Amino acid sequence: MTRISCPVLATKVTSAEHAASFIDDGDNVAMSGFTGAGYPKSVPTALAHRIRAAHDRGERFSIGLLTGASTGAEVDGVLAEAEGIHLRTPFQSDPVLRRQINDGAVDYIDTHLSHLAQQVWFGFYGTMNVAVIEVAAILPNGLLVPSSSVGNNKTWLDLADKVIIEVNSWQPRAYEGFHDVYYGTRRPPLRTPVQITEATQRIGDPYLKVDPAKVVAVVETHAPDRDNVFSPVDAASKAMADHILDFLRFEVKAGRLPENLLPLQSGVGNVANAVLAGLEESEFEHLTAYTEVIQDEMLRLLESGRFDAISATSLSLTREMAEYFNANIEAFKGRILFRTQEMSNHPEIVRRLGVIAINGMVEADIYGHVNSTNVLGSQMINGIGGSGDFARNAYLNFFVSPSVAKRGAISAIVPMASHVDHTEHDVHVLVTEQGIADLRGLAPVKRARKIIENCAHPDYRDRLLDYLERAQAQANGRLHMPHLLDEALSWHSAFAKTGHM
Ligand code: 0RQ
Repeated sequence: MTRISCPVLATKVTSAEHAASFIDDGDNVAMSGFTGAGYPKSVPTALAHRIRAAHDRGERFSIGLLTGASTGAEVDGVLAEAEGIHLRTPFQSDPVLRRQINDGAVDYIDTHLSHLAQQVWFGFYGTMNVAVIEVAAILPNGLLVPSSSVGNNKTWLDLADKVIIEVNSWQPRAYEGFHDVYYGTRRPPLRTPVQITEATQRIGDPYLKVDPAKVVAVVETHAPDRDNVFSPVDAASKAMADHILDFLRFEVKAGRLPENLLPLQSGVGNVANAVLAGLEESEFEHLTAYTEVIQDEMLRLLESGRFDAISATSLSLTREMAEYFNANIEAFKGRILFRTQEMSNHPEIVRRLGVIAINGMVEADIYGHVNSTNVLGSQMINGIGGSGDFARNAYLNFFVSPSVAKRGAISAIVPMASHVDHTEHDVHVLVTEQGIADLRGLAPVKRARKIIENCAHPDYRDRLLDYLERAQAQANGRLHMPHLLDEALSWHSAFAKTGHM
């Protein structure tokens, strides 16, 4: 049965190649897609062909690419391989694009995921020339049923001059009713409070709206979302998950958290997935999540009844789990709500609900500054994503990492972070497989001792302590956060020169 029931939009059905011909060199192209879900599957490949053909003719052709978050090989991968991206925001995780960013060939603006939509509304990014948005269906009245992510789609559809819609029949038609698209956001000074007081409270519409006059093409596809692969839970991840669960138990006993905790946010990556797996074995019940992505383990926790409800903006599943979800989607209706990323990551709501945020990190320094993005201060991995949206406004936040990387050559605890995404003012609890450092209510030097003693790997612990003590001994008049300026980044420069910190 056709997914395109609107007679006006049905007349716009065309090929991906024809749709891509509406995109020109220099355009800002705003696409759907968040953590490998709900991105367009065919127009970007056709666009990549168009870009290569232009390059073969000796012509310039590249676009500015804005999305929700990461996409898949069929967007970032093909466009990067065609050398067709000159600007990318707000998040990516593609190996080819990452290399181009780190080679200085692509401008990358690493942005808090809740910020981008409003910054585009404010005019910080200029005109949005074209939007390319995947949906699950088009209703007779032209309303759009979103697919496996909402991301920034509302803003892209509202602001783009031209709109291309991909209707993907791999996505279940039964997605209708899973989304909450808030149309109440105004620009300051006209902004009003966002009245969400429970994780899955509805405040918006189940559909995306588009002005049919702007739609230049509708393309039909049948293609799966990205297969997100997780490593099996290893001993280090299990140890970190156990530390966090014990900590949460202690907080409940101390009366600082209710028995069913507070809404959880869990970042992408293996450790986050392992913590969720640990919850399945725990005594916690009636949990909720106010998060951005739903990974395999979170879906399992919803199915087993441990979680009552989840608010997010996207799925991020293995292929196996995605197929299971698609086949059983009706069973999840009413317990999952997909919001725009402005709302799923909204500071006002994160603060009001009292979210418990758990995110990965690259490194932390002895005073608790956290680097989530740049190896050696300058080599981008993925981006800050939603980690800042949640951590800064959370009731309680955790940053997690194995205590060493690259088989021990790198310590995740360093004298001074080589790049800072989350400052000492924002970070509550650091976790490695070695232990947990509760930094709340501690001044810098006390934090340093705790981080070194509890979280650093034994191979690096004495050297960190020695650094701290020498910094304290030398820095007369500079004892609030003592540093040895000639040495603070020497561990990083040693790694760059010798391959070992
Ligand atoms: O690289 O695969 O080449 O060995 O970084 O590290 O330990 O597998 O951890 O998958 O949890 O990712 C911070 C990147 C951690 C992630 C980060 C190397 C390490 C490995 C990955 P290899 P692990 P994870 C909501 C929240 C920002 C976005 C975010 C991230 C690779 O959590 O992108 O939080 N966070 N979003 O070897 C050099 C170090 C290193 C290091 C690790 N100190 N130096 N390399 N690595 N530490 C979701 C969204 O926002 C969408």
